[in-house]
Amino acid sequence: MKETDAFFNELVTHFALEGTYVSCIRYGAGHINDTFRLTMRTGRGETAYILQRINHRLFRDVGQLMHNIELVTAFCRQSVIAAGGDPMRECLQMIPTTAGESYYFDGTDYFRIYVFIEGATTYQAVRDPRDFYESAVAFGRFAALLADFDASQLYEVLPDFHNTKVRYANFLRAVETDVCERAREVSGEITWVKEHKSLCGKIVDKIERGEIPLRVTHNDTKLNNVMLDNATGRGIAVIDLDTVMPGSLCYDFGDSIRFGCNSAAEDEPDPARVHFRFDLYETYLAGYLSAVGDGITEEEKKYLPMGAILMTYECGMRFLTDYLEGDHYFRTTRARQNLDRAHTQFKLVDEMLAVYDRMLAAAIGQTAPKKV
Ligand code: ADP
Ligand code: GN1
Ligand code: MG
Repeated sequence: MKETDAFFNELVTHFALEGTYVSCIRYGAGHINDTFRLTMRTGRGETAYILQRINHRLFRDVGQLMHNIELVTAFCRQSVIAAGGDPMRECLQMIPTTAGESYYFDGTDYFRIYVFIEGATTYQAVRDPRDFYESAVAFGRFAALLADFDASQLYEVLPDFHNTKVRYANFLRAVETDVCERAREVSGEITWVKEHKSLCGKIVDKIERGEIPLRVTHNDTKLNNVMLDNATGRGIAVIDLDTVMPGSLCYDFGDSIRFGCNSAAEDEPDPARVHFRFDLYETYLAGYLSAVGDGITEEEKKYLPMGAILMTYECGMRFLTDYLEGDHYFRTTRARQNLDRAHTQFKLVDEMLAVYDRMLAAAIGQTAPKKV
């Protein structure tokens, strides 16, 4: 992959940017796109941007993906302005190409540039429960905002993204094909996934029966996809809008729990360090319910804990599938990283299932809400 100054220097000339190129360095910890912090210099000083090479092995139709992001960012911008906020910090702001497009194709790869949101941080783990509470408020507000967004305007860029039954079928195919001959080594993990197969339909079937509504949702609500203001601690911007598509609130809630309520890192190699933090689950629940508004149905509330279990089961299954297929989907920086990621998810599922009744009681308001 081309990552030289000469390459980036030429690349940025295709965007409507002010100033001269200074540097472009790898940034963040996303698993999907290649993200860089780009610095440009003008007479007024240096300005930072986020430059991304879009993963087009995954997003096959970048035009459709960017169409979605243009619409969603424009919609967010309007609502931030209406609320008297700062649209440059409170939503993703795209820099168009010199041809007025939202992305640039250089013949091989697709690139986009966003304004860099300054004075805010994305966290890779919960350090302070208050941060987690604020992330919940930000994602809850984002869900409430999207309630007014017309779903028919969006392309479903990754069909069946959170269809756990389809994910399970993909997993079985990877086990059978076993292209890397790794299935024998992980036979215990494969058995565990199969033993929990009955989880797969828990939410998908309810959506199909119309008992849980399909909404426009974020679909990738992990902690490092929300920016917290360094001065106030408030969640100011929800980012990584690639997967905004039809989905369920239970999934969005659940994915935040999957990532944030882990006592260790997502790829922790020592399973003994991985535990489900029930206290943080309560914290997130309180923040999310305070912000998501009255739109959430009683049935959705009842399925929030199952959303957490399912997102964790599904993600573990996806990590194991990727390990079996040779680590082509999620970015890895070391051998067996996807396997470690799968192990953390399976451990969390076991621990969540053990306290499921308490999770449910908290979600439907049978225990006092957590004070933060
Ligand atoms: P991926 O899809 O690979 O997860 P993201 O869009 O989430 O990529 O970006 C990766 C990281 O880059 C984020 O977690 C965040 O730290 C940082 N980032 C992304 N967009 C911005 C932005 N506009 N301003 C500041 N940081 C950003
Ligand atoms: C990916 O893009 P990122 O790193 O925020 C993945 C999510 C997974 C997550 C696991 C488009 O999220 O679905 O839950 O990794 N995104 C996509 O950490 O597949
Ligand atoms: Mg991300």
